[in-house]
Amino acid sequence: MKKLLIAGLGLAALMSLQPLMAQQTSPKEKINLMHGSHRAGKRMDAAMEKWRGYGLGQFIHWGLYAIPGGEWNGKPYNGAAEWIRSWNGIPNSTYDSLIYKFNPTAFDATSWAKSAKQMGAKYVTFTTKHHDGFCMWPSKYSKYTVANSPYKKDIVKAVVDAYDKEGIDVILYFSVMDWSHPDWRYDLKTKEDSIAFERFKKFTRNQLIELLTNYPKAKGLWFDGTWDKSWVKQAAFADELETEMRKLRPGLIIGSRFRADENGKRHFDSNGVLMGDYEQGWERKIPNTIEDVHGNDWDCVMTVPENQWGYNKAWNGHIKTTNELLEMTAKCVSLGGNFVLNFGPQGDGAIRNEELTLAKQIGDWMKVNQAAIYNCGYAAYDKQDWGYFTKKNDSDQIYMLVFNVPVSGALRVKTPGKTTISKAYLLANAQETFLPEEISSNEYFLHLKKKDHQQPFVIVLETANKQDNNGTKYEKAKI
Ligand code: FHN
Repeated sequence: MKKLLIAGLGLAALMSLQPLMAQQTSPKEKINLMHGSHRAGKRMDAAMEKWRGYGLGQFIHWGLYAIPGGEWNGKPYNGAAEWIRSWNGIPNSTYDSLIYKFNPTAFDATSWAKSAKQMGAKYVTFTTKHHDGFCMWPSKYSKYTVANSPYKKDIVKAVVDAYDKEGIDVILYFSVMDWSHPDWRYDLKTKEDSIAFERFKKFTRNQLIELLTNYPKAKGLWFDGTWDKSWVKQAAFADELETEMRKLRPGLIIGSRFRADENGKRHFDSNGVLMGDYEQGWERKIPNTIEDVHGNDWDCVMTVPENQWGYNKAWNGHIKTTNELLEMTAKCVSLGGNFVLNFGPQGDGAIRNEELTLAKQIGDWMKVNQAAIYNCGYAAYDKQDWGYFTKKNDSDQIYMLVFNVPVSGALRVKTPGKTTISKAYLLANAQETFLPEEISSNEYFLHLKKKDHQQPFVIVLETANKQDNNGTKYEKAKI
């Protein structure tokens, strides 16, 4: 009886291990996909290498929603200002008639671009059309465009030209979801829905080809509004359109939000492979570890207030500080991503003073410390509480971006593998050097002379390979 029980328990234990053993011996089978990802691993061409090195970018949400600026008839709208058309309190036709009020006399693309350049942005993502459907370019496929506003002029062209002149690459934001188009559907429930949506697909294709043709300097497309069932069901169409756009503009950069695979999987296909050139899932959040980004390129888009992208007069809630935004930039770059900071210009086209001040302060810091941001990425050094490590993409140069100085002024550095520190100095002043105190194998303290830093700062580490003098200085612990 006892024996039987033991045998039974043994069998049960073995059975409980079975799923684990099965997982270990047979890796998940690859699903054959017609419209999944077209590439495994990162894109390594020059356009994408450049994108990878941007470090810092600017996002601009600008459209008709900037006129009400988050309130209607004196009443504040609780959602994101650019979503105000979706508010029950406003009839769609009333919102759409804002087109007749769109005359941004203070709009000056050159001054926007100069401020972005001063901030240190290497690319800008600009809303050509947000969910309301209003086109910031004179699209020949719609009447709801800037051409029919009192302003008349092509805003996308002004932005592309001005930023290009400042050496800032332009990415065109495009919302597939279009609230004002009669053929847009959230889902396709009836035959009529499907017929209408076929027209909508054609319209979308025409607008995208028009944008790529009109603005050949733009380097990529940033898609939004692609989560509804109607679009998720268009795997074959969207795949074909992506191929067409890439053929028209070799080197074009498209993120993971454009299309779903035939099983409706977005961002990552049914095999878990990234769709598009970089992951676009990091909206107002930043990964915590390098494992979170699965070896992919990615960027993080961030608002200054909470969830407000378009201009909101109120400027309420948690408004981020310059140092908070710099720390976010450092964290993104340390995990191999770009940080893209959003601006929401006013209805008259001017950028609000609070944002201009932030841009200026970020730029002042970037001027001194940009070497630790541009063309930098993951350093593979253990994260320490004082801040972040970055590494120059094409060299062994390591940067320590220090945000929290410990009371002792001692910054811990654990070097990987056989790496030693040969030299450490302040990026802002190479004369200010630090003698690393080696506290154990691959572990050092850098002692700061000054402990009351008001601003985050950067220390450069030059490293060398450890001499393998017949064994290391420290014996490995034996267990
Ligand atoms: O709904 C939009 C939102 O208004 C804003 O444009 C952001 C920017 O990433 N994207 C959508 C939400 O994911």
